[in-house]
Amino acid sequence: MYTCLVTEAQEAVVTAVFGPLVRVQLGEENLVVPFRRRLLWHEDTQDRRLVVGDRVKVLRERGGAVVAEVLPRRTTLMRKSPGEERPRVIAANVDQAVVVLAAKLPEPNPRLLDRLLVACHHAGIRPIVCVNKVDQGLELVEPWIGDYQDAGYEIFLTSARTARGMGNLKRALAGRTTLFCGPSGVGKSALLNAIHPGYRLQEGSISDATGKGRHTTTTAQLLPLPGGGFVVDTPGVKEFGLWDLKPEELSSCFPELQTLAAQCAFANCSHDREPDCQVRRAVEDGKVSSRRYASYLKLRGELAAGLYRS
Ligand SMILES: Nc1nc2c(ncn2[C@@H]2O[C@H](COP(=O)(O)OP(=O)(O)OP(=O)(O)O)[C@@H](O)[C@H]2O)c(=O)[nH]1
Ligand SMILES: [Mg+2]
Ligand SMILES: [Zn+2]
Repeated sequence: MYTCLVTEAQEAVVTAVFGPLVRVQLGEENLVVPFRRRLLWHEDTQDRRLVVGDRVKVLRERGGAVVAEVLPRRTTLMRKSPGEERPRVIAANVDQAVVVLAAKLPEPNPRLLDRLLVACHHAGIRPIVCVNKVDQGLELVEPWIGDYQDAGYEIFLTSARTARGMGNLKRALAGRTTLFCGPSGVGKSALLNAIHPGYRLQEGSISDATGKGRHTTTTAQLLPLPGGGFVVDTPGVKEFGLWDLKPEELSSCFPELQTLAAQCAFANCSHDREPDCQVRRAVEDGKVSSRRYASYLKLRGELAAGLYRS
């Protein structure tokens, strides 16, 4: 009998990144391993850093295991931070994202919500809206949350504290890879702990003075869901710069504008001042939220000015 001496690469998924080391799930095993300096990438990516959700090939060598290859990414969620030169990939191969905001504290910010939703659409990730902490009252979100329902988004109203809405949220995650994102302190980690107490994710406190979260989660983690699927807990975001999005692509990232935009007189209509613009008409007729339209125009202005490209 010959023993096989050829080391065979095994496929694994990256569940956390710690500088030069990554944690991978390989079958039932969790390993913390280094990656090769000259990693083999199977596609051209702007940001050649491993992220959670990356599917990789791990080689078992005599000295231990090492990540040798990165498989093509099905989806790539990217953001640009104000102080950073290059965009950063947040996670790979995510199917859907739950964009979390708090009903009252920290104060919900629909503009940031719009940015996060656009980033998901652009990345080909299905966005879901989750208003958490509904035990604090819904007065602040009531004036505008209906805009998102009208636009066709699925909306969950939850409380990680009272467990309201948790069953529905849990069902939406089954069998899929779902990223939780949103500002710090809205309860992303608390929701995940409520879904599966075994995660034991650290939860923060809200500063009484500012009502802001404190960035308790510091690094993204991919966690297996009991029963199949994965969730990703991410650190809170204050701002979210859109990257690699052309101004003319923006209307396709607003579901309520997409079909209307195709019916405008000019194929390259910016839906601002052009004549015979179906988008503006729908806004004037009250069929599309003027707040969402204003948000579209503001983002379009920023993209056209290249604010998130330099
Ligand atoms: N009242 C109330 N408090 C909640 C609820 N969910 C979470 N919290 C509290 O909100 C605080 C922040 O929760 P976290 O889960 O740490 O928030 P996070 O979004 O993960 O924040 P970062 O990790 O900093 O991005 C904690 O004190 C939680 O106990 C809720 O449904 N109702
Ligand atoms: Mg957290
Ligand atoms: Zn138009």
